[in-house]
Amino acid sequence: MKIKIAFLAAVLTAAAAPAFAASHARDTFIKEQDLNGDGVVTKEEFKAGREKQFARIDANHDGVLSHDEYVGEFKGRLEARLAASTDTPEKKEEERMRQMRQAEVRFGVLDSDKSGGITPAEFEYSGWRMFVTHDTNKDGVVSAADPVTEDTN
Ligand SMILES: [Ca+2]
Ligand SMILES: [Ca+2]
Ligand SMILES: [Ca+2]
Repeated sequence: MKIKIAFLAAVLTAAAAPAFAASHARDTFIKEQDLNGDGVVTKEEFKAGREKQFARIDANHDGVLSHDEYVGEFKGRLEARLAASTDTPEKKEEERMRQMRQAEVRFGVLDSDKSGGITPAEFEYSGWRMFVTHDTNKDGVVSAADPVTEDTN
């Protein structure tokens, strides 16, 4: 019996690791998108937040996010984060390279018709995919009540 419990504990610990990472992703999503601070992200809040984000990234206000606008805005936020970090310069450089590679990949995914710019429709589509991924109990809002699955990242 003791052995069985130890085995079960080991299995639970192993299973908890990815769930923790995924719940971290959900909690970050809530923290960033919950505009009125009630712990629940409604579709209206999310839509308003995404529209603001689009407007902020669209530096020349032409209604499209160019490659430079998208990657540049991300780089600005990344550099601020790196400047505040206590990591070694080597670690920061590694993180910078990794993050910028991911930003390039994200731009390519967001620009689904490969026109070289992200339209509001493309931006909205990717946003809703993110929302639906986090709303695992399908009640139309993202909150701590949404069970976390391993692939919500
Ligand atoms: Ca809210
Ligand atoms: Ca633009
Ligand atoms: Ca939900």
